[in-house]
Amino acid sequence: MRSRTLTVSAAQLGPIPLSATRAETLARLIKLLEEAALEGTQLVVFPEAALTPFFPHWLVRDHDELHSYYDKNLPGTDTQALFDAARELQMAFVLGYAERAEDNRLFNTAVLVDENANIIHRYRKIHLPGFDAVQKDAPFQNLEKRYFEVGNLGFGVQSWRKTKIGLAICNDRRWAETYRVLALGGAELVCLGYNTPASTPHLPESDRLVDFQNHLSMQAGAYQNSMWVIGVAKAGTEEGVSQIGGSAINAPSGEIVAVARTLGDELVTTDIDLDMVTRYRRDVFSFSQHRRPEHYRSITEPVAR
Ligand code: CDT
Repeated sequence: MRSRTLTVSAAQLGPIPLSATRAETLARLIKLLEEAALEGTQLVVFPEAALTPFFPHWLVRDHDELHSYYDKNLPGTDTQALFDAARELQMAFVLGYAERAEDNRLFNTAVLVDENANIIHRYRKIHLPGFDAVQKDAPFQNLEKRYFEVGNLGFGVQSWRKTKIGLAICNDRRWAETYRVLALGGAELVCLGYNTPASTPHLPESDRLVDFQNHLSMQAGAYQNSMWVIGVAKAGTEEGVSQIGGSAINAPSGEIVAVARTLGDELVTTDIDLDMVTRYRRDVFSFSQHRRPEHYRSITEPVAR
């Protein structure tokens, strides 16, 4: 019997249409929680912006409409049912949402909620892709820089049960720094959600590689930092924008051990052995024995001998 095993689920969502009420969206999330409970899951990870359509994909002209996408109080009247269901099922979860902070600043945020429905960790997205200004002639927008500030909480690590968890959000997964900073903080498990278009208007040559690059980023992050990485999509065609699925649970070996097969609501569950992190960190990726930060510098001119 392994000493540190957790059962975890990636709760992929299909598209959330603009016409969906919050109650309808919450019902989908709660259904996935209930399915996960039947599978013995202890931690469910939902995608980025799991409560709303991914509104940075278009220009929202109406002030009231725009501000309806952000949640200020979590749990609030619109989200309490999710927290109640999770407490009832004794299930921890990670939830991505558009946050209006206490001081009214706007962030793309994820929270870790423990099995008693307490928010025990908060992360605000640091790597915001896209633009501040509307891109004319683009088939869809990516206005994250317009709608969110860069996260101001750094990459924190939170102890939970037998492990330490770090959060990241979507574009963060493409940056080596995300995983390395979290690993240096002691994270053994990184949970992240994403909304990733199946095409990149300004880099069409990468369109055939979108699924590959999604998995490549997470597998490399997991392997090079000896950590588990749970990546969860909001998939399918949402308000005309086609998004990839491929939600995946990635091991410290760099292998994908479980992956979504659809572009809809789908639960991907597996047991993860946290001692695998320890074994890899004792050997090939022992930071204390083999990492050489004192030698890491850029050299732009040849060094004179
Ligand atoms: N939501 C988000 O961060 N999406 C970006 C789109 C960038 S296109 C390469 C992502 O990295 O998936």
